Amino acid sequence: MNAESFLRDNVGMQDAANDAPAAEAAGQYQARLEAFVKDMDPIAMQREAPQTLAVLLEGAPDEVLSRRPAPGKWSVRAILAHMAEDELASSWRFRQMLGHSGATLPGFDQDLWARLGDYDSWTAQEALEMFRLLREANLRMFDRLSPEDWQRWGMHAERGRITVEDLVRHMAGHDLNHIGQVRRLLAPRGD
Ligand code: NI
Repeated sequence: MNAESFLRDNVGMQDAANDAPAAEAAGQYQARLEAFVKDMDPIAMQREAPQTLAVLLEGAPDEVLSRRPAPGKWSVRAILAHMAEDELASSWRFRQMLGHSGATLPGFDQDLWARLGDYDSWTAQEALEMFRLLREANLRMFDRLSPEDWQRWGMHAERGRITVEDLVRHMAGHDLNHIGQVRRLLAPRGD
């Protein structure tokens, strides 16, 4: 099944919060992300994501890209900056697991990062480009991993023991979650 159509069919059209609706517990969020990726190739999904976003952004006026759907909620460009910086965190996590299997993987406060990174000052194109290049570096690395490498692991602050493979799947789901959010923010109003 096409990942995008799966997402459209399985995610409510309510305005998503920055990552998970406030009422959604961490376990539910994780389960929802896993459902996005189930039976699909997470590497192929990761490869498609920057291009999918580029197509969505085509022709979108800046005022729409910078509009916050509600106070405290991210604009499209803030979502893209978040995806870029989350890819940065993942880049480090993958390399920690590969170089030091069993390493501790601290979490990060995404709202703090959004504030420190001044996400509203980015252009959507800059953020997408940073996401695309970081993703490209990770995809190159995945091509070179041995079967043993895929099972190297780390101890994630919130999700416990995760392997390289688990994090690849998680990030593919994370992409789709935010792609769905971007799609809703760019949809014509009243649609
Ligand atoms: Ni996120």
